Amino acid sequence: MQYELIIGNKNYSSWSMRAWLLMKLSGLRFRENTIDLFTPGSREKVRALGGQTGLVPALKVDDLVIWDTLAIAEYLYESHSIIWPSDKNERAIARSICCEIHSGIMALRTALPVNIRARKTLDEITDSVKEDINRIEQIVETRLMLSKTSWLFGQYGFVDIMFAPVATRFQTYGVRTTSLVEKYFERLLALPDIQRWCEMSELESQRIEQFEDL
Ligand SMILES: N[C@@H](CCC(=O)N[C@@H](CS)C(=O)NCC(=O)O)C(=O)O
Repeated sequence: MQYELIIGNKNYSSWSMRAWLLMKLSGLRFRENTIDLFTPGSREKVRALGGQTGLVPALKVDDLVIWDTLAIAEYLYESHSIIWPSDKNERAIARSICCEIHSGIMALRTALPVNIRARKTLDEITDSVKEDINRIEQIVETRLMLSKTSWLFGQYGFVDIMFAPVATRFQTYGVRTTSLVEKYFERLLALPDIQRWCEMSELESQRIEQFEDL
């Protein structure tokens, strides 16, 4: 089978990062097709490739196109069980966390857009952003205590991948957090695949001004 992952700018696209890390976790060989986001016609380009929303990521498997990160994770899970925890109940909790991150932490996502290579200081952290940060800390701390390993569900999987762009946001904006969460984010950012993604972000020359002028 031929796999092609349609992604956006590595420096700015959190969902592209997650899908790329999922492909790496699955160990599949794949071709990358990068679209410059927020440029005229970028959504049309994604749609022309089969990504029905015009957003990235989308995964092409021969003639099949899967759009949306959660759907990509579930597709890969059918042949790569490493993506979710092996226990059914743990898997349900892991899925709940991923769905919560997928549809939530909106204040944090808006105020602290992904910009991997930047280093910025925030003038103020609003109450709603603080609430999102507290929730992230609560999830990570609870899971680390229960899993008693370096990762949220025993071995590194999709739930940890979900937090990779959260970790880069904390790094970009110098967000202070608890020592347990800080060490967990350090472990994530030290993973070779995540380091590789961040290195490639540094090499990109495109600037998306709306994520720079904060
Ligand atoms: N629910 C989608 C979200 C995809 C998404 O928002 N992608 C952003 C990049 S991180 C995008 O394509 N933005 C370009 C645009 O809005 O034109 C998923 O999980 O894959």
